Amino acid sequence: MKRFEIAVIPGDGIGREVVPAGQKILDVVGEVHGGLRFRYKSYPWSCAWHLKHGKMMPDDGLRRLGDSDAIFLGAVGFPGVPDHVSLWGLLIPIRRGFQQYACVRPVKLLPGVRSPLAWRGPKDIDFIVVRENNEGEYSSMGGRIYSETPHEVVTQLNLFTRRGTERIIRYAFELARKKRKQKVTSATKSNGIIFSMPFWDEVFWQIAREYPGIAAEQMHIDALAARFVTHPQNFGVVVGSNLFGDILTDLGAAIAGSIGIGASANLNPEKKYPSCFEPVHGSAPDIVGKGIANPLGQIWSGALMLEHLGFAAAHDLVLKAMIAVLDAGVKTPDLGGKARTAQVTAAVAREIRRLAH
Ligand code: GGG
Repeated sequence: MKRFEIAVIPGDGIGREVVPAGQKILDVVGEVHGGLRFRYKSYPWSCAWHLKHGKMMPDDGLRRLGDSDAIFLGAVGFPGVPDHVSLWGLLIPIRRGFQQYACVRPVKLLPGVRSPLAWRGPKDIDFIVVRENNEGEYSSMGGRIYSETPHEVVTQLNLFTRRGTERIIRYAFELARKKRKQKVTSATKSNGIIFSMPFWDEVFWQIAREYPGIAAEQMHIDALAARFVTHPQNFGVVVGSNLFGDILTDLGAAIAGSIGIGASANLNPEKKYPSCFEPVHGSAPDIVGKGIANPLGQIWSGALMLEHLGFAAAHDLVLKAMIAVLDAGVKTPDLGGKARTAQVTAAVAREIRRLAH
């Protein structure tokens, strides 16, 4: 029996509704597998916790999470705590403290889901975005002086290190090789951003030379965003900086039907620290408590966790079950259906049991 300790952070808003759904599916997978069990340790760290304690997590939060095999997270951010406070108080310390420098987000139109792009089917939208997750535009370097005067000055420094840039671009090429993708596309903006982005391009082409069997191209982020809409079939792996990757993956989830489905893995590829699995979506305050949040982004993130822990067949089983459920029309309102979170979750669980027998 293989046992895994999972640190669970439901976080805010619909995170608290979809994380239990994801756990339920992990347990069903464990049950049908027979040799796989999860033990969960749940942490209430969130904006609500911040309102009581004045911080997003305790000072020894990372130490507590560090013993786990993986972190299963819902959503972070809620009105009442400024977004930069919640992000920098919880998600960013986890991503950086545990060197989760590769954020992997599949953009895949699942059969049974309709893309908002006319005439596009599952064969047209099937690529992976690799987002640099530890540096770039998400930096705490900069400052503000002469606040609230007409002379106010604000600076924000982007941080690109050779080590960080090389490792994420190499990761993208390695992933393309592993997943049999033909091409890696680099998101850049080296016409307007004249130090960091020409450096990014230089490193990209240097690493691309190490992979002669994989096509390489670079595209300015504005044109690339447009190509996601007009030519999604042209992409295999897309690699981008922290901010570009963040923006592209909301767009990617949208063209694949709904941000409610988008899944994400914050990986420490060396497995020295736990990796963190969370849906692309946030806390969605507008639908909290209605029971209609789409659990599939969380469930798919759980599948990515299974793959990372060495259970690729279990990942495939979950995806197959999700596709069967979508194909049968069991969908939450974001996908045009009427099903509730609990109904979709129960249908995926049933399908996993059926497929496993
Ligand atoms: N589950 C994703 C989530 O809660 N995201 C909140 C957020 O603000 N994310 C920004 C980011 O991923 O950089």
